[in-house]
Amino acid sequence: MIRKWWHDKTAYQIYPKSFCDSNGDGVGDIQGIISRLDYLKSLGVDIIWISPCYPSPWADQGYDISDYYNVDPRFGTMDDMDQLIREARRRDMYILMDLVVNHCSDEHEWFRKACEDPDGKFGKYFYIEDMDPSGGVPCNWRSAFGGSVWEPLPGHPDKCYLHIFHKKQPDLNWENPEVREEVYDIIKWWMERGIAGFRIDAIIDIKKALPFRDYEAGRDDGLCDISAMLENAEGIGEFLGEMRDVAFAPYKALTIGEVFNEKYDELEDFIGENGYFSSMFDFSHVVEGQSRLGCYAHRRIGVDDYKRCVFAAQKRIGDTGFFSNVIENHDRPRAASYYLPESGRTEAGKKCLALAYFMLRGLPFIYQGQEIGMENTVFSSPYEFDDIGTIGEYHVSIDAGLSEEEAMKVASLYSRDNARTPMQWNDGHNAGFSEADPWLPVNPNHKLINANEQTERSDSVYSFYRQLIALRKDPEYRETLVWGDFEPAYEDREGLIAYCRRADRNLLILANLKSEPEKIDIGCEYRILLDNLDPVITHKDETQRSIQLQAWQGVLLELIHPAFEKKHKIG
Ligand code: TEU
Repeated sequence: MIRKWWHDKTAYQIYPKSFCDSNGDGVGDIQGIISRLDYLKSLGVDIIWISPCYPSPWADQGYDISDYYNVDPRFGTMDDMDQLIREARRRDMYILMDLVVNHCSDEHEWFRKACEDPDGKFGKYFYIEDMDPSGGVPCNWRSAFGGSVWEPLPGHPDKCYLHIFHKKQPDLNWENPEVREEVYDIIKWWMERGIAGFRIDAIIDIKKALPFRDYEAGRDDGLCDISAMLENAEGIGEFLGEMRDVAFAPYKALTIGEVFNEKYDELEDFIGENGYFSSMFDFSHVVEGQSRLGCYAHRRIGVDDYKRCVFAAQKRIGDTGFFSNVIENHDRPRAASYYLPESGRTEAGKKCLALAYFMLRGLPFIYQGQEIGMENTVFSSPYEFDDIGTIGEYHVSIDAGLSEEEAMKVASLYSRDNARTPMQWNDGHNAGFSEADPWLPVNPNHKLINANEQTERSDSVYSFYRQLIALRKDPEYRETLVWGDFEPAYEDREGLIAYCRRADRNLLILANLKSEPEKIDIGCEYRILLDNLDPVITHKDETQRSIQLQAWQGVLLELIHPAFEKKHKIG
């Protein structure tokens, strides 16, 4: 595989509304991000993906864009953005913008003009269809946030438009070459400003299975999950290949696709040598356990499911490309709260989980606050939810017959708001995020969990992330940890995530993610490079050939037996 400049880097996702508020209005902003670049640099971050900060009515927190060529005044100005790009570059850091082009906002001028004249140029930018006289819509697809994907077109009660997400997020019609040109112009315009590339939102949804038709209903509402349609959509490659050739390739853009539901044999097309994108997230564990009935019917997955999913993904990708590895983002609960049982929701548990995913082959992403061990927040009533997705899921649970208490429990566990509470900078007023009341309340646990405290302590979660990043970049181990083969080890042991990374070194990652100890026969001598329970360990040699892992202990070992063969099978 051809090596790329970004392979040995570490990426970090910023959710701008909740990162750092510089002007005291309760909402994070670009100057706030600039003020924390040194914090990120010191952690070891190279690439920063910023969730949407374009002008937006914020129906879906910025994933509904009303102007692609500006930033929202609540985040700052284009001068601030240019300054951010410059300041990042000065620190050898790279900015990725979020490219949200499956849909725009219903307040975008394209949609306004489409409503004025549905048969004109801009009407063709969207999927606008006639309703039949009885109000029937073209098909029974369900939108991601609940209800039909079809909504009456404002001002035209006989017509409707398609929205896979919220009704304020009308889908752009990618079949129209003029729409695609608009998208490419946006990409070029931002690349010209000096960003390194994009994270690409909901991109699999751009290709619809046409003509519109019904699929088997999945719930009592008579509607089908959108994935039923996506399974039948063919030919997305024509759009994505064109976008790569026309817009990304000339700028050598770094592109990370948010890809769900790709077909199994399409991986190479997506992120192989001449793939549509540089990389895409491995979401195998995100979709695991999900039910089309709604969150209430999801199976909460544990460490062993997580292992099975990511190991399968690692084997599937092999040397074909480079996945982007995540355990958190703005659409997910906090990983510590989701994957770790109560007993493991400690600093040891969080570090152990960090080790388990961070050394997988691929580009590691950290979501803001993950590096200090932030957890889910507490909701006491449905009125406290801000996210449209969570509110929708709460009602789905109620409609399915759950009590209010049960529905609250489900919504609280999965709520996207969990990841969106303000970054916890210190133990003071509003966790140091803002002088004003934040747009979403801070997690009460900021007294204990905050960046100030974390950065001061050498045995903190933050310090452990720092070590992980540094080790992956260490010239001694980089070859192996970045490009080395991935090989599962001790696969049948429960609660243990273990794998080898092999190239010029033989490294073994052992993450004992459970409350019981685990004894492991290594079969050769080793030295400990990293230990989550003992932060001061540096290259400690062990002469034993086995290791007794404590509960929630994670270690990274270098196997040093002179006779050790590269292909020696561990476990
Ligand atoms: O998410 C899109 C998306 O595909 C997920 O909601 C996905 O359907 C689900 O997690 C599968 O389990 C992106 C953004 O990340 C999200 O914040 C936006 O709400 C959405 O697109 C619409 O822009």
